[in-house]
Amino acid sequence: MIDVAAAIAEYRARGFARLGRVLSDVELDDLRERAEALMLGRVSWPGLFFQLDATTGDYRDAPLGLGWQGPSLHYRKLEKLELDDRFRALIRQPALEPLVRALIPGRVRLYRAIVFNKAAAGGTEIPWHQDAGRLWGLSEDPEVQVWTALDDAPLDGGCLEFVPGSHHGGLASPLGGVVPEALVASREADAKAVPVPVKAGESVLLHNLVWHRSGKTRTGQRRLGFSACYLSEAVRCVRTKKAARQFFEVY
Ligand SMILES: O=C(O)CCC(=O)C(=O)O
Repeated sequence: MIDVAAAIAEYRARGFARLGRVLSDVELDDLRERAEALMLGRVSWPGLFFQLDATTGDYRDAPLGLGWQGPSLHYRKLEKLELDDRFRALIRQPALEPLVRALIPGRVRLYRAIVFNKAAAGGTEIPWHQDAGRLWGLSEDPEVQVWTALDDAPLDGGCLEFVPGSHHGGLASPLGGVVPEALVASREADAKAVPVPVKAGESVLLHNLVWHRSGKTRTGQRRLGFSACYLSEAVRCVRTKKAARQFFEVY
């Protein structure tokens, strides 16, 4: 059981909070098996998004817009996982529901559901960033994300790292996303980094504005993480280049 009040207090103060273990061994096995089956093309859903990892070790070199490129365990991202029954169940995981409902009153929608994969060979580093801003195409910045480890994410194995309290400073740039290098240096982000190693099945609550990053896995073990971003139904898609998105209804 998650201590909802304690988790929310810590999330408000620091921008992130450990939630403890939310998945059973059986659920974990089913999710890992499904992530592999999706990458290998054994299970497929129209509309699922795939991005292969960079071969250079630099995430900026990861190819964009190509989709599924054939069977490979080197996809960096799988997105739109609300299309998959097992991941849909994780989005609606009963252990997380009281927490999500406490943060978002009324109907809850999903902005995105993603698996981030760091393959056993290392994967790529994700630099300091925020998950909000103009890039997200929303009428308001979202604030609630839950990241769940599907494999162990130890200190040298691709765990998340945070700059505590950085969400209080708002957006680092109106566009959002990667924090500009000058700001990373002036705020001494690297010196303030707090790593949050977790075991498979544990979740972490994140404020979308908290600066976070993750390194490569250097353990020789793969690291799969699943992130769901929840929205209030009041938040609208304001993108103009394509039709406005209709968000998946969580509860
Ligand atoms: O899973 C990771 O390594 C990074 C996750 C992340 O940066 C995010 O959810 O925005």
